[in-house]
Amino acid sequence: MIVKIVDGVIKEVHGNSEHPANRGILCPKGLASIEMVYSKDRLTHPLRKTRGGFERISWKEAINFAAERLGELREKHGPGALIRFGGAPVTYECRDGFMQFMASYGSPNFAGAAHLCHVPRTTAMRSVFGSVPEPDYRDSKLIIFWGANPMASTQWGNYASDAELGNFRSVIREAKKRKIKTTTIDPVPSETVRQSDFWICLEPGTDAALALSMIHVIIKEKIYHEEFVKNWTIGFEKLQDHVEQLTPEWGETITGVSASVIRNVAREYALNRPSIIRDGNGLDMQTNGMQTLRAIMFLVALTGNYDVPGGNVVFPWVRQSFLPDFKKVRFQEKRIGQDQFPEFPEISGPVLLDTLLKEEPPRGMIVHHSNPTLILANTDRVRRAFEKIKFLMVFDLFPTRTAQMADLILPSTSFFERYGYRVSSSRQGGFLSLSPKLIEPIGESRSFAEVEYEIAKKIGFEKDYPFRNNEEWVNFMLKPANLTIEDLREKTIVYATGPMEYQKYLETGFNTPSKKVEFYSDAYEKNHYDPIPNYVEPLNLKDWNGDKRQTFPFKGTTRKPYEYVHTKFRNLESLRNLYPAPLALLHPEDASSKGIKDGDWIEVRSPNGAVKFKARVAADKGRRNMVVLDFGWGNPWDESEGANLLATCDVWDPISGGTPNRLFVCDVQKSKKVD
Ligand SMILES: Nc1nc2c(c(=O)[nH]1)N[C@H]1C(S)=C(S)[C@@H](COP(=O)(O)OP(=O)(O)OC[C@H]3O[C@@H](n4cnc5c(=O)[nH]c(N)nc54)[C@H](O)[C@@H]3O)O[C@H]1N2
Ligand SMILES: Nc1nc2c(c(=O)[nH]1)N[C@H]1C(S)=C(S)[C@@H](COP(=O)(O)OP(=O)(O)OC[C@H]3O[C@@H](n4cnc5c(=O)[nH]c(N)nc54)[C@H](O)[C@@H]3O)O[C@H]1N2
Ligand SMILES: [Mo]
Repeated sequence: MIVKIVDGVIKEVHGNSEHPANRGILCPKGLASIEMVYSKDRLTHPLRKTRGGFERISWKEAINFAAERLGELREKHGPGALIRFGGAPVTYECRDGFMQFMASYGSPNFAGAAHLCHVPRTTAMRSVFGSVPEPDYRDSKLIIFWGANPMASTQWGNYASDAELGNFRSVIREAKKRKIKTTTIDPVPSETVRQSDFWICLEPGTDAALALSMIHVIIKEKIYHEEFVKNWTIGFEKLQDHVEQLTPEWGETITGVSASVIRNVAREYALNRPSIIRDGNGLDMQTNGMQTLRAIMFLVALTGNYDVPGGNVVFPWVRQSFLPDFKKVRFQEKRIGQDQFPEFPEISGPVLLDTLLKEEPPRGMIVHHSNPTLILANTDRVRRAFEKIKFLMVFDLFPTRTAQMADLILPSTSFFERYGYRVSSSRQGGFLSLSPKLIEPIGESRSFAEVEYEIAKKIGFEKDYPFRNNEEWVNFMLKPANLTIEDLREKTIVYATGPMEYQKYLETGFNTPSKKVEFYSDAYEKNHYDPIPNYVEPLNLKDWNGDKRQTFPFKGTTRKPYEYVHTKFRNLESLRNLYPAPLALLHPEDASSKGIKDGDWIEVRSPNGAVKFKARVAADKGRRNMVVLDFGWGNPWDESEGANLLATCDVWDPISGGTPNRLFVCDVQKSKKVD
């Protein structure tokens, strides 16, 4: 961003034409950042819970209070009593905050959005390739967006992956210019669907069946990459046997996509090499998500699209320090739920809630950069669980729904009020940009680095700390790249790796137990997971018949609107003007059979409760008996409870613990609510 500051106050922000991420154009959220910084809702000083509400306290009191309560918790109940809950790692402050503290404390209990975000996908990819391949758009001859909606969400990210092409809009533009066909696999008429040449509109949660029947076609028709399969994979014969019966006709009965379309997309993907699959977050919040992803990655491997120009590749990545900074921390205790989810690196929602609801042993929690009471499935259960927390500390910019439950609320600086940095990967190399401190903190807000260090010091952990404040944290993280804040200060971006190199496996092999791509996983077998992926019906649809199906005839899913990010920004006027109400997308025929018109308020009810949304009758046809709700409402300043009130946490992916926040049974009805 280019930021204009007059007398220490931000007056203007606009895009930086030199930066590949925006090429001079900011999205509405970027433009609203001035409103965010100066919002009247900002937390400006620490708050401690009292009987009837909150009282203002000084930082000194806040640090003492936190240190005392956290110290006591550890003494009485051991280090594992503390849980850190982090949100989407949209900034590195978020990724790193209170990590060192947890290690000093001795707790391995990291929880957060990981089981709902990209971690099920990346964990599955690692089990197949030992790496996380991403799309390399430039030379690709065909692009498939699978459960992804980059037009609304990830316009830039590691996924844009080409600093010369710029952000995602240029990727699509370029593809159209080169007459590259794009296909989107999505049950919902998303923004990306509208930009694509083909739309495969499948039943939600059935992607594994689609992938497996595509594998069937590719193997049967011998259009796989024989040399790559022979030299670099294990388990091919087993996979071949496994998919023998999984024909496109079988796939059709499950996915609702016709067998001829399945044959076509399999052939097109295998024959138009190099081709790309851009996986997305629509695949995470499913009860069979990790196996689905493995099956999709098998398509990449079978067709030899791994780490070749225009395929799914492993980009160069800027080296950074690793937090916590103990050479190999060995925690004394196991992570909560580690035995149940040995392949997953964090505590997932359902285990977390069960643990909290048990009350014994008592737990403390640090929520950092997250809004757990709105983002986890089954809001009522989440709140009941959070009420049991002995000491809840929330570090945020705003008094969110979660902060309302805290014993201690701490005000955070925004990104204009502190140093931060961002690493991006691209074909041209891994590069960094600095986010410099531009203005003084609003009120008494502080950066995580100082706050965590001060609490740590008070408890007696300061000797462990590689940083004491925000600048030292950035410099510490950048050390392995041989860079400091000063090296980045005057520059838009700084490359810190060489350009992309392809087919690195020719020299190094694959970072899997067999050193090859694993179509068959011994590690999975050992943990009693299917060693080759199967399609498993969404677990929450298993008992969806008889009375239950009559009462709840609709499938509900959720989407991320372009104008907001998760639960953020609905208190900012410019964004609220652009997007004033929580919307529920309905198929035109479903709307008319329910007597619902565009703009009517409707009530959406699931076995867990009911939420009010405003109907948007979708012009594009999607699947019947489906309602698509905006995710992210429910903060104190919103007029709607969030969609996760309807979602279930009674079932989950057996490997990741991911809950089906994107698929629940429900019904819709016209509601009395009016504007
Ligand atoms: N039904 C449904 N549920 C979902 C999803 C879905 O699509 N549908 N998506 C899932 C996904 S992918 C994710 S990643 C999660 C998102 O889960 P979260 O990351 O928990 O959601 P956010 O609303 O982004 O919460 C971030 C919080 O950080 C605060 N914040 C912003 N900047 C700062 C800062 O600089 N410092 C600090 N300390 N705080 C800051 C914001 O005010 C906000 O309250 O939700 C998941 N849940
Ligand atoms: N504006 C905005 N941008 C964001 C965010 C935001 O909240 N707002 N969140 C950020 C975060 S943390 C994340 S993780 C990324 C996510 O970015 P992406 O990975 O691109 O995922 P989404 O945008 O959530 O889009 C997922 C798509 O999957 C579809 N889908 C749902 N269920 C299924 C299914 O069963 N099968 C298939 N094939 N598709 C399905 C949904 O309808 C949706 O269109 O976006 C990031 N960027
Ligand atoms: Mo996410």
